[in-house]
Amino acid sequence: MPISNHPPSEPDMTALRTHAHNLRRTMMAMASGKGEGYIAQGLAIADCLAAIYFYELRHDPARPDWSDRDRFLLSTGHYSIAMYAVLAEAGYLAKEELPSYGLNGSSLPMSTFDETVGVEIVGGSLGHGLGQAVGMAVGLRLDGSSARIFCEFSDGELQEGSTWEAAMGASTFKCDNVVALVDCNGIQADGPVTVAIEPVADKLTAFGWDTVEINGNDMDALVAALAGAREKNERPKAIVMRTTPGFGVPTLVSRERAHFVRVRDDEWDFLKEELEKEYV
Ligand SMILES: Cc1ncc(C[n+]2csc(CCOP(=O)(O)OP(=O)(O)O)c2C)c(N)n1
Ligand SMILES: [Mg+2]
Repeated sequence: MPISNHPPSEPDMTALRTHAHNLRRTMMAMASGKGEGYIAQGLAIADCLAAIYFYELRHDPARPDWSDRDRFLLSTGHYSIAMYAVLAEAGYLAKEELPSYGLNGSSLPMSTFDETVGVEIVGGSLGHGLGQAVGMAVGLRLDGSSARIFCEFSDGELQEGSTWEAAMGASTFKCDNVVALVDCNGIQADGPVTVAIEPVADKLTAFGWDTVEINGNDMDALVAALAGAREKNERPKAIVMRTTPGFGVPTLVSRERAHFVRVRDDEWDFLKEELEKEYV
């Protein structure tokens, strides 16, 4: 069934929460199959992806190349586990393909590649998502398209100059068709983000963006922020999301190092039970 929420209907909050939970379940199955993965980031971004794909994005899984589709760009290619989970939930990918995640020859590589159906850009080399989003936004507007570009990127990428150049470009070119989804999860590879990126929201505002800051694991806040980002006022929009790595699985939340998680085979069942207990 095509998923096209435009003009957006009243959000079905129960359905959105169910989708987010389904994404977490799917990701746990994928990560446990491999025994490891970027599961903490995936669990943290699940609410955002559910809100995007099942509420805000104008898209149609039956026509992945539809020229007027809204684009969702995942800049953090290493969050691929979350991308594949939502593409399967929305009907772009067959669920049977998911266990091949990260295997040699799989169409679902550990870092996203634009040959996978529904994946718009190549991930992996961080700091390039927002620049591509701005380029697409300008190009689509020149083509007369009403498509909008939703670009996820991370706090780690806020340490890269290319992200700030793109942020300036978006306001210079009056890209109110760009919505940045900034995943501030507080970590980058080996530990906390080290460069002084804060205050992120104030900085983006100073760069000419309309900015809100929310708890990125609060579905009500996500839906409200996305609705607020529809304003056509020539200013790009940013939603600064504070997310909790491992959200939904307390043992993973409590892990000191969450960037890349390896779990013993016999521990996965316990973690999966935790996920089900947390979901009410
Ligand atoms: C340009 C570039 N530099 C370094 C890396 C290696 N790298 C992969 S993930 C990562 C962490 C970046 O921080 P963030 O995106 O916030 O990731 P998180 O730890 O929150 O998943 C790094 C440095 C990369 N992929 N690209
Ligand atoms: Mg981070």
